[in-house]
Amino acid sequence: MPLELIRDDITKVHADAIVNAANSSLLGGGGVDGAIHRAAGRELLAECRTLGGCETGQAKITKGYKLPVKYVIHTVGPVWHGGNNNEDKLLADCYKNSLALAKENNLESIAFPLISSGAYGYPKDKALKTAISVIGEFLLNNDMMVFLVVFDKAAVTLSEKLFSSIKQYIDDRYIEEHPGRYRPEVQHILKERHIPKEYYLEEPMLSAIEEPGPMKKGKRSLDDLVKRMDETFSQMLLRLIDEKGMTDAETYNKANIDRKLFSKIRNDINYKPGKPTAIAFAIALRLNLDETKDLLLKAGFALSNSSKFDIIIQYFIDEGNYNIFEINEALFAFDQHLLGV
Ligand code: AR6
Repeated sequence: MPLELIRDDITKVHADAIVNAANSSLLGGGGVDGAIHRAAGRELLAECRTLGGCETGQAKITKGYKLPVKYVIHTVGPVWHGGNNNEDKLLADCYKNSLALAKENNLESIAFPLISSGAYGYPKDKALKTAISVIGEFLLNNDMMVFLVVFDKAAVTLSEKLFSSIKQYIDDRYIEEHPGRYRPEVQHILKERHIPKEYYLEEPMLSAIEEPGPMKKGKRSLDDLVKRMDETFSQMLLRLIDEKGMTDAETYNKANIDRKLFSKIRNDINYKPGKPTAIAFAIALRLNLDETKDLLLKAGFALSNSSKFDIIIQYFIDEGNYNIFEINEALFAFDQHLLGV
C-alpha cells in the first residue's frame, strides 16, 4: 500500500499509529513530542515511565490514549552533528524499527513526522530523502498505508539543484494557452485514416505521419496504434505488465497504488482511472513518453504543456527517473497533485 505526504498536525491524523520523535528518556519534551503528550493526556507519560527509555534509532510502542490512534510508536532520532557521525544510518533505523514494530502489531496504517528535523537539527531535505527512501523500500514488500506528515511547507525543500532544474524545465515549456490543433491538411490525413479525434492533439502522431521512411527508434508505429485502438485502459495495462515481465504486486507497489484499487482495475475491463492513477502506472512500468501518452489516452487524458503537473511528469520521464516517491516529493514541492494513492 502507498505512501502519502500530507501537511498536517500529526496529533490530528487518523491512523492505527502515529510515531513520536522522542528523546532517549521517553519522558516528553518539546516539538512533536510535546504536542503528542499534550493531546494524549497524562496516562501516556505514565506508560512511558515504565519503558526504561529508548536508544537512538530504536523504537517502543504504547497505547494512544486520548489521541485518535490506537498506538504511539516512540523513536529517538539522531542529533545532527554535520553528517559524519552515522546520522543517516541511525535516522534510517528509526523508520525501519518503527515500521517493524507496526508490522509486528499488525497495524494497517501509520503516520510519521519528519524525525530529527526540528530540535535535533537534521537538514530537512536530507531528513525527507531518508524517510522517503526507507519507507519506499519497506512498501515494496509490505502492505501498509504510510503517511509522512510534513508540518510546515518549508520542510519540503527539494535539493537546490533538483528544484532549479525542474523549474527551468517548466519555464522552458510552460504555456498559458492550449497549443493550436494540427494544420487542416494534417487533420485531413488523420480523418482519412480514421484516427479518432482525441489523437489529433498528439504531437508524436504528427511526426509519425509526416516523417517518411522507417519510424524513429522509440516511436510507436501507426499500425500498432490502429490495431490496439479497441483496447481499454485495463487491457492495455495488463498487457504492458505482461510484456515488461512484472508481477501485479510489483506494479501496484511501484505505482504507489492500493492493492484493492488495482484489483478493481484488473477485474473491470472498462475501468476509467483518474489521471494521477494512470500516470502512476506509466511510471511503475517505466514507460517512455510516447507509451505514457498512449496509456493516458486510454483513460481519456493527454499531457499538456499548459499544466505544471504534466510538465513535471515529463521532466522525470525525460530524465529516466521512475522513482514514484521522488516524483511525488517534487510534485508536493510545486504544490501539485500526487501520483498514486
Ligand atoms: N505535527 C507534525 N509535525 C510536527 C509537529 C506536529 N504537531 N510539531 C513539530 N513537527 P521535533 P526532533 C515537526 O523538534 O528534531 C523534542 O523535545 C517539526 O517541524 O519535534 O526529532 C524531543 O523530546 C519538525 O520538522 O523533533 C527531543 O528532545 C519535526 O516535526 C527532540 O525534540 C521534528 O521536530 C527531538 O527532536
